[in-house]
Amino acid sequence: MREARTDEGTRRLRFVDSHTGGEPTRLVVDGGPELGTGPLAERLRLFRTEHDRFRSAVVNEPRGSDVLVGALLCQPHDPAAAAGVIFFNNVGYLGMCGHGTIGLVATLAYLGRLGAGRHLIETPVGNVTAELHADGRVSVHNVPAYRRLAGARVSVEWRGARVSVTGDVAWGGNWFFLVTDPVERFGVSVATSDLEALTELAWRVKQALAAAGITGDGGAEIDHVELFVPGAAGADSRSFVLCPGKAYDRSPCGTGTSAKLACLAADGVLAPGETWVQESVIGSRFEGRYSVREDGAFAGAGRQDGVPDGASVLPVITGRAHVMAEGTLIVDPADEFAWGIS
Ligand code: PYC
Repeated sequence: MREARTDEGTRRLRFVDSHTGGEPTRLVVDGGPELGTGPLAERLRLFRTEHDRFRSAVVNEPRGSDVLVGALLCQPHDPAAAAGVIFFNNVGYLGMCGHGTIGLVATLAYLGRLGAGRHLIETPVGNVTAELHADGRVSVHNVPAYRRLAGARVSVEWRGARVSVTGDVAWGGNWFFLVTDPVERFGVSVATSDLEALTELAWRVKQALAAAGITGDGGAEIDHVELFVPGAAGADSRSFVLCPGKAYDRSPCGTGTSAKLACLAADGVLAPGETWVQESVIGSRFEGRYSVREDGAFAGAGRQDGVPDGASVLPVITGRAHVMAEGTLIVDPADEFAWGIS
């Protein structure tokens, strides 16, 4: 992908916006930074270290907002893949993004670049397969997910008292802390009426995890926090998911649902192939299920004794995205906020 320039140095980036269960994805289809043709992890490194202003220009104000997730469409490294993609947000980069991958596939279908069927997609944290169904739904066969740590505990200042918060650390393409305490303990409910309180509580948990040195593998920051209540009317669970830049996910979060599936598998409460319906705080839904690796140790449908912590499951997340806008971002060098307010 080449950076498009006019004589005056104005840059033009072609984009398509979609939303997946209410969570927006802005896919840059042309005019993004020149990142070469290497593996996606290497291209992410270049994006972050040498072209970060593109991230800010695409998703930050005044063009974007904290809730917008950006995606850069890349030529795949492997010619067998349909696309490569790097996801980003208001503060940085995502390893994988479930709602964004569903948005990517819906957008590529809208552009006539792919049809129904299975498509290999490269991301910085590994390849995923996305299946576009005839009815427009998309199933994402995500990177392997696993629970790293069960029952981790941090202490936060909350409404004038010190309270402990217990949860699991799991990987689903990003690092998550899944609070296992009933949210009523904190005097909140997973509802749009409580968004401010949920955001504040989850933010404090994220900060407390960092302060306590509780991390993902290799010291990776746990930058997403999830709170759950039992679901209603056909949903197994409703969740609030706080993203790294303090915006909450309007969708049920594909990587967060993958992390949840890994924990359910580890607890032995969801068998391989069983469907889990995850609802977001605004009421949109993903269906999730998992299989186990066929390399021996955890294979076999119907096992109820739990996948051991650290052992990964293969999550599949199904949802639907809608294309809602397309256009050109203009980065005018005479504009002091051309590269976004960051
Ligand atoms: O769907 O995986 C996801 C996601 C991550 C951050 C926002 N959405």
